[in-house]
Amino acid sequence: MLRHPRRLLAAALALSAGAAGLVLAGTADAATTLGASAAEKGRYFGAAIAAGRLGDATYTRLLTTEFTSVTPENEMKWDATEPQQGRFTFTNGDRILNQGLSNGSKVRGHALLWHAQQPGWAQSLSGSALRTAAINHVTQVATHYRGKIYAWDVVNEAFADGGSGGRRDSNLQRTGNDWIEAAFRAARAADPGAKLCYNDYNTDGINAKSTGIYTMVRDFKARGVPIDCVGFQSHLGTGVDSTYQANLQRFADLGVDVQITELDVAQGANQANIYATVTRACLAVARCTGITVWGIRDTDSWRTGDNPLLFDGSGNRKAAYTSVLNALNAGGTTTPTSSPTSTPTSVPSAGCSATVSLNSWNGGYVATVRVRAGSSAVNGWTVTVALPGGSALTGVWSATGSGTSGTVSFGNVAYNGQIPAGGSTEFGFQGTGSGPTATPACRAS
Ligand code: 9MR
Repeated sequence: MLRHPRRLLAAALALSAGAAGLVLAGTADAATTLGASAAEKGRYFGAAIAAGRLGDATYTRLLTTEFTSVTPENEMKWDATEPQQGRFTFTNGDRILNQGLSNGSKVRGHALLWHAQQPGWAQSLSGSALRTAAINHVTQVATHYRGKIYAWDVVNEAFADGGSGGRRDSNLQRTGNDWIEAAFRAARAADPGAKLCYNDYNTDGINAKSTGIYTMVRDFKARGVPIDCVGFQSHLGTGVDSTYQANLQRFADLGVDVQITELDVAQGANQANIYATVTRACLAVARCTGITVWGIRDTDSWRTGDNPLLFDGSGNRKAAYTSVLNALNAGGTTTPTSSPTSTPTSVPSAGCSATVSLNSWNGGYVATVRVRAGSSAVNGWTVTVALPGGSALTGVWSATGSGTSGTVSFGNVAYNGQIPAGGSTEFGFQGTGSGPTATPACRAS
């Protein structure tokens, strides 16, 4: 039951990186896993995973060796997390979270509000009772996972298919057109460190639906509604729209990150090529921060019979896998920049280096810092950041902080002090005023 148009690949995409960004040369020693190769390009490579499959040894081997981000396929949805109104169950969501964090991966939260997979009690609500319940849901779930989630799909699939470019009818939409911005504001208040995304399908090119979303994002940015990223699900058939990359770029140009969030491609003669085309498009857009495939093996996929993933049912690498890895390893890409104030990645030598990317709004900011080991492994690190005058630190995650204004220092916590040679980890902090603009200093202990 695919809901996207199947178009043949009309022409190869022009892959010149039009956006500003550092052009990196290819490396002589090509990385041998998806995650490591994407990391060399400053991006993550993730998979949607299911708690029920974590006992499968082949599955977890592939998960922990190949992927650097996880998305719960169903475990953080409304029906899973709030089966009865006001009673929250996070057991399976936490299993996915802990699986990801213990592997040093990012965790994408999916999804706070959606017209589908609502618990029965929510389906039967309407009007202000539903609005209040929905915003409470966003607040409670985002608060539970506060500081742990890299990016939340705050709202999923709220736009209609077809040519209208308008909203999908749903019980949530009938509470008022402002339900989406209310959800984003509640999510920001509950977890200021998470990137907040809008996520949808059939947006894999410039079309009426993606333009409707583009118009909403532009309006949100103009009015200061907190939105940081747009997810392009990319459930693809036997072709990919020739405007795929241009579409990502036009969203990035609005000042949001873009992410490929649910990639899978029908098995067929074009499968490997389409995977490579999508991968290259992400690498060519500086603000495309990562790619997630919607499952690991073909037998794990929601698209029964389509064999749309990178590993076959036995866990063997398919041609599509090789094609993605080769595309990731190919030289020449733009370094992702999460905001115009991001500092370029420095070439690591021995010791460590750190880069910061900012999400800023009027009066505050959230900073995400990536700490990279150089040519030797790091066993403990300290990062020093100069805050501008008037800026005060209000929170830190995945690090210990010292000082709240002027020059502040951050040290590793127990689980992220050891970084293998060439590897990296992340921590973050938030504050009032303006965020730091200078490159932080990093010292390995
Ligand atoms: O892969 C998910 C499948 O296990 C569920 O049964 C289904 C229920 O709607 O949702 C699937 O995931 C969807 C995702 O949450 C949102 N985008 C479309 C995905 C595929 O249907």
